[in-house]
Amino acid sequence: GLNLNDIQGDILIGMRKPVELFFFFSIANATAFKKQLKANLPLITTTMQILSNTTASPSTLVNIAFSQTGLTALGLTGAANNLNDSAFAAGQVNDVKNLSDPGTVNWVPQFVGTKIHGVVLLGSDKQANIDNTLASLKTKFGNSVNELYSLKGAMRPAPNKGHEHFGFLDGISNPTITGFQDPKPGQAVVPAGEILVGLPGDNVTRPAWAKDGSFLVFRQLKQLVPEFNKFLADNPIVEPGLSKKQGSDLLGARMVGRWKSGAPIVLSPMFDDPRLGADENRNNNFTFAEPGQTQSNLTDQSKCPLSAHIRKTRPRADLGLPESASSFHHIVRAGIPYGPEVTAVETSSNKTTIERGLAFVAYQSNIANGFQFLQEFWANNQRFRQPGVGFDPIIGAAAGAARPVNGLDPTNPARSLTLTTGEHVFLICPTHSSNNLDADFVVSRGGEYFFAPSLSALAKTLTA
Ligand code: N7H
Repeated sequence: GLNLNDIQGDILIGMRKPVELFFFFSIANATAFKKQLKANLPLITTTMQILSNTTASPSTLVNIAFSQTGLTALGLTGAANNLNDSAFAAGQVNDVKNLSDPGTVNWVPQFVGTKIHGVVLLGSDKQANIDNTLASLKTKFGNSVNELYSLKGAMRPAPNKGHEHFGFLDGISNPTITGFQDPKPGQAVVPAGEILVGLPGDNVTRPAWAKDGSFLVFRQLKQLVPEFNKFLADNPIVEPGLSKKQGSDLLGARMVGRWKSGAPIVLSPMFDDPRLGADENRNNNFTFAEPGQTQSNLTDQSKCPLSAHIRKTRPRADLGLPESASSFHHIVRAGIPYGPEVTAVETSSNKTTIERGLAFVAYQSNIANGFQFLQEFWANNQRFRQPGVGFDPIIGAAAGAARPVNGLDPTNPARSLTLTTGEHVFLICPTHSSNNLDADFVVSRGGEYFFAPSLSALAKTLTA
């Protein structure tokens, strides 16, 4: 079985708290830092503690992860300092080309460079609990750390609890590990080593201390919500029986692959079905193939476009079933929205003036097979799963260039909508129509690659 007392709690099941703070730091005095970390290890929340609701600090869940420069700052050298993941070793700022971010123009300045040594994740029911825990940790760690940046995440208020800022229910589909928990219908079941380092399925040579840890990809993804809504309003799918509003909702659902309620469009292709969306035994129970088939029909996009976000990022039967044999590109997502609700002024002007988005967190045993693969070879690849599909309309990126997306209109699958991504487009592509400019939805503000070690690695190797 898994060492649930040793694996940090956010990795397999997520903190799933109403508020979460990401505290990014550098290490100023390694000796003092290690001494304090060792003394405070009981604060780090394990998987078992979340499962059994017996956290050491009941009010605040705490996890920690380090970047490559952080491991080096802790004094690791040689083979012990080589996790054998080149994306991690180089840092996310050196991955901008692979990810097709339009450079770092839109990045939070603190993410540019490799100065961030680590991140502390604090989750709780109340902001005040997080503030108290953080204040106490800051006092204890004193000058041994420098705060470089922090980002406050929060679940949206009712009735949008659990929904991301575009309005769609999130956190529905995550893989589980073989033998860990009973899978829900349609949930991917993957070998432990696809998510956790050093377990069966992770075939890369790692230092022994890294076992039971996981790479944490952090991305601050700004979402242009009024602009997204305007784009849907301007481009409704026109079909008999659909009002203009329903046509706009259908376009949004086809971009994501789910309705706002979470209902998958492949099971409910024309209208939202909130009961289906809320039913965890049905809302993930589909493959994109006809029942009983192990391969989907790639020429039929009538129910779900091949470019839809959830189809790009988990192609299910598009790659053939069983999924665990056809794809080892799974991530466990544990992100949370950040920023306030859209204001009345933003709604009426169709323009974002206050930043909001997704504090994206993904765990995997191998960044090149996980997050990086999904972004580079699926979402950003116009030829996945076959030529002519176009980009993932939600997260697909083309280094600032326009992004053709096909298959969104069920009445005319050949109709291509061209989207642009990022504010950068204003700078490099002034000839785009204003309609295109209104289609900037997700802007990468950058991030970093981290490693979330096991509790025993923290106790032995990293604080030695
Ligand atoms: Fe996505 N969205 O609101 O449109 N995502 N995502 N994501 N995403 C998912 O199934 C969204 C991002 C995946 O197993 C849902 O839990 C937004 C990145 C994967 O069927 C919704 C942003 C990457 C899945 C969104 C964003 C992924 C998934 C449906 C950025 C990886 C599961 C809810 C601002 C590179 C697929 C659910 C499956 C689901 C949205 C980012 C990957 C609603 C707004 C960067 C693997």
